[in-house]
Amino acid sequence: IFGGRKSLPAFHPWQASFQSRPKGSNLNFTHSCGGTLIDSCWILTAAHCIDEDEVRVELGGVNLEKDDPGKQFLEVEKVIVHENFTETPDALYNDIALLKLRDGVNGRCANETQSVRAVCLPNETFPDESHCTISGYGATQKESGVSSQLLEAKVLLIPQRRCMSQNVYGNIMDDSMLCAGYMQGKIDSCQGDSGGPLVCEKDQTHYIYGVVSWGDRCGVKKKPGVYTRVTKFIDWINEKMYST
Ligand code: 4AZ
Repeated sequence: IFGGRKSLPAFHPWQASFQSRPKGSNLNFTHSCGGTLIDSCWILTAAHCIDEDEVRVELGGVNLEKDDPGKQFLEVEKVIVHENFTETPDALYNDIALLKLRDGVNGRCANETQSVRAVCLPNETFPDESHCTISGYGATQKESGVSSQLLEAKVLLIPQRRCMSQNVYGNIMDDSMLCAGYMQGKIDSCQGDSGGPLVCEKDQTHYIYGVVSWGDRCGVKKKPGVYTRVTKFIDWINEKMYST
């Protein structure tokens, strides 16, 4: 997160660290992407985060390098990438994936605690200029690579027509995406935040409104962050969750 601040335990109890290591290796798992807990057994993330590596999910922490009794590590039973995910040199389309977690004895996966809780799926659109929140372990303006500390920042939802204007992203944008951030730059998601949450709040309920997807670098003027538009994928998510 560019221009963010340190988060605290339980501020983003749905935040996941999606971790990977080469298949068959005994290397440590390292953070590769963010993710969002949307149900005890389901993580929403970005399709471009999925590769052939062995993966696991970390929940309930705010520092990747610190042991914490509140952390939960879960195995992934199944990966579901959107059928229409497309990667071009300029943009990512339908950049969404689901991770089904491996369940325990009681048919539950993640245990709900103070620091681990699922976020809601949105049932309506938020207005332009709404204040929403991004969080993640991605790159900051200072260090490259990932941040061991979970960071957060407030961003604004940017009108689609403004983001599709020729001096912003133009016609590479489609309705599977939304822009959030600031036209003046400085505050943004960045590499390593991908797959993680853009959350908007209404009546004290938090909704997963975007999945960190792509952008032209980070924190650059007229190049706000681009997020997968979760409201476009509600039927897809429900279909995958309730038929598997
Ligand atoms: C990335 O490389 C990336 N500023 C993620 C988010 C943004 C840019 C790049 C948005 O994963």
